[in-house]
Amino acid sequence: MADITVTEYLLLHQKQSPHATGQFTGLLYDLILSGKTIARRITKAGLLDILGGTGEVNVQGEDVQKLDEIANRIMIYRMERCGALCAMSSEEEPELIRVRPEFPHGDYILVFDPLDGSSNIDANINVGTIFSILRRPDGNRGEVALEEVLQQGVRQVAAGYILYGPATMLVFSTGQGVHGFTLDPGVGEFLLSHPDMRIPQQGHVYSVNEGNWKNWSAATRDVIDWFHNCPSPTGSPYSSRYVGSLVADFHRTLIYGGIYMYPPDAKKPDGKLRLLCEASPLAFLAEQAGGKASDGMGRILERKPDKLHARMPLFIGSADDVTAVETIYAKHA
Ligand code: AHM
Ligand code: MG
Repeated sequence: MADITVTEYLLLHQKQSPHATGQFTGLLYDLILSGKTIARRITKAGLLDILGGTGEVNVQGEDVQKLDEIANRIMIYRMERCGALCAMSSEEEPELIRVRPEFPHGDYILVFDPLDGSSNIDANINVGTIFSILRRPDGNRGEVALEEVLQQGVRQVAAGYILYGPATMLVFSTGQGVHGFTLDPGVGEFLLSHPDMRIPQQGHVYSVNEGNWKNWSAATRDVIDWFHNCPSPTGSPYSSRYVGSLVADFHRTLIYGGIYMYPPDAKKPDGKLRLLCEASPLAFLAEQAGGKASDGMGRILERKPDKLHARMPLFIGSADDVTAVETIYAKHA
């Protein structure tokens, strides 16, 4: 099993997937190359004086870390040249990035968060690149319109993330289950290590920033209280875990089960996480792994963004845990 490289895997599955044309496989290949380049920069960050902030604030009003900026540049540079894209959207860029005329164009649109969890970088804690791949609506040609990117998550062709942790991992789905690959740094290849990942039906971990308690509604407090009081499948209380890197918290949830939550609060009525580049791709993975993703009322994958950086509350993980949240919100509605 560990001998299958991601390139081999993509070629093997190219024929089986309706989307997996040569163009699509090339896109994933360049995405993987970008991820490997970012992983290398992160590993050396402490040695190269690229930790810390740039002193700038991004489109989301957050401090830009030097590695955020580097990861963003690596992604845009490599992916604009891949030949499969017509446009991109990055969490770090206010506007849609249209592939310039001097580069070959394709039918795909790439949405990404170049370095999720970047407030953790200086502490050497896991961060990751999250990506979502959309297809341009059939027959559309010429300059890409913003509306073409504002698609519901159900229309994603593929989604995934690269987690830069103790080991660098690539986890993705093209709609045929979720598969995890671990980077062997010696040979520089991602090897299949976690085929067909499944989220347990119910978990024993809840993950939320409880520092926001005083800004939560009565309904949200009831949700969190439910996890304080409900026994987990082992009979013990749920454990609390919160890294503060969505991609790391999601990865743990995918492996062990449980739930990650970023609810709305008085200061952030739509929650914090971006629908297109964070919630939607992870929701695609959660559903492909047998779990659920909700905004508290319904399925994340059916939500249509009204702008590039639209935010949405997120409850994601084991199906029973997410259903419990929806039931509590419905009682309060
Ligand atoms: P980022 O993409 O700028 O890193 O912001 C998103 C991050 C998530 O990774 C994480 O789950 C969340 O913000 C943590 O927010 P908070 O510090 O409010 O708990
Ligand atoms: Mg992020």
